[in-house]
Amino acid sequence: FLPELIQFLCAILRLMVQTLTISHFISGRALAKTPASLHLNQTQHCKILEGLVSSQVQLCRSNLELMQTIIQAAKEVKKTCQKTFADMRWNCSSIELVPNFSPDLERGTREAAFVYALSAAAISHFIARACTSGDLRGCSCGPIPGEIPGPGYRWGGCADNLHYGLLMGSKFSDAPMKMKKSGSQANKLMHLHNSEVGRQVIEALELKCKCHGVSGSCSIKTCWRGLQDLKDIAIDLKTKYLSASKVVHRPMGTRKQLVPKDIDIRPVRENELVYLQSSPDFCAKNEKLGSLGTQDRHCNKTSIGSDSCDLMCCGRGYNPYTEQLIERCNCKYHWCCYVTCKKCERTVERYVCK
Ligand SMILES: *[C@@H]1O[C@H](CO)[C@@H](O)[C@H](O)[C@H]1NC(C)=O
Ligand SMILES: *[C@@H]1O[C@H](CO)[C@@H](O)[C@H](O)[C@H]1NC(C)=O
Ligand SMILES: CC(=O)N[C@H]1CO[C@H](CO)[C@@H](O)[C@@H]1O
Repeated sequence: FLPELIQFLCAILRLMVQTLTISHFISGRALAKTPASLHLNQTQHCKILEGLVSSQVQLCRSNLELMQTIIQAAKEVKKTCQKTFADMRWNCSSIELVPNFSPDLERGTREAAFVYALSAAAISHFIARACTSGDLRGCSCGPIPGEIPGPGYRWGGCADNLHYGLLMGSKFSDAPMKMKKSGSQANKLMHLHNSEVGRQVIEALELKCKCHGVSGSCSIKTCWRGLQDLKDIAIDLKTKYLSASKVVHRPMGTRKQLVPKDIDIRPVRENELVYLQSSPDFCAKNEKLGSLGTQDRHCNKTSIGSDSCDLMCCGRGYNPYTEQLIERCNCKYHWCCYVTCKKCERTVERYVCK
């Protein structure tokens, strides 16, 4: 996850605890104050937060309320990234170590590009959704679409507040990269670009509808524009990850910009992920490069994709082992109304990379 952002969040959480402890001393009351009461005093909290530049203090003041939402987004990024890459040699396990970054995410690699894009997408996504569910004071449902609804439905429901999500999300996600002191210029440009790509992907809203009328007859149907699930967004971004462009930081016109390394006639496209450093093949363990290797990883003998034993095990071969599965079987329907099943054992062969 974004290193600076996480550090910023940790600092705020630490501060909340500290302040609770202080107020405990002052008031002599138990520490068990609800965090909600802290929100009232956010101005003071942000002021004494150590090591923040002024823009961050401002951000903290106006956004402390969003913290809970952002922390949820961070958790979801972790889960979603690992699920999306479960069938790949690089399986996003290094995200567990954040805020300590392993080299696969710290260097400007393709993997870092994906994680930044997904993080930015998730933060905006969660904020937009939090507006809809009424968790945030600063926003509510998105506007009703301007165009005439299609046949058979009318606009209604509560649209996800994409606009607010993008606005506040980019403020949060991009703030560390816009600071002078953090990291190299090339890395900052890369992260900013990929974060923007991530947010662009969530802009593709889908039509979501609800039926009304007698016992679900759907005589009245209301629809609204809603965000896709984060897992679908992650799949989209994985496709972009697979076709990401390698870029270099070099003068273009009056400023230094990121330009594609091999085809340097065109600027970077707005919808492609970019990276600065090539990744290892992740076959062998190499801590310096942040590769865990694929030894002992599961592989699929019949698959022809990235989880096939050939690809996953990098040609080293694999070891079979057997697993007993217990399943429901021979199910019978009884009048009326229940089902009974037997338990059957089945042996399946599984494979792990040598
Ligand atoms: C990801 O790969 C590493 C290294 O092979 C392995 O230790 C870890 O269990 C894997 N994680 C998941 C969620 O499969
Ligand atoms: C292995 O891959 C095949 C083909 O893609 C798929 O049908 C099957 O479910 C996979 N098996 C496991 C255990 O994931
Ligand atoms: C609005 C509010 O609760 N303000 C309180 C913030 O904390 C100071 C002491 O730290 C109180 O005096 C304020 O009443």
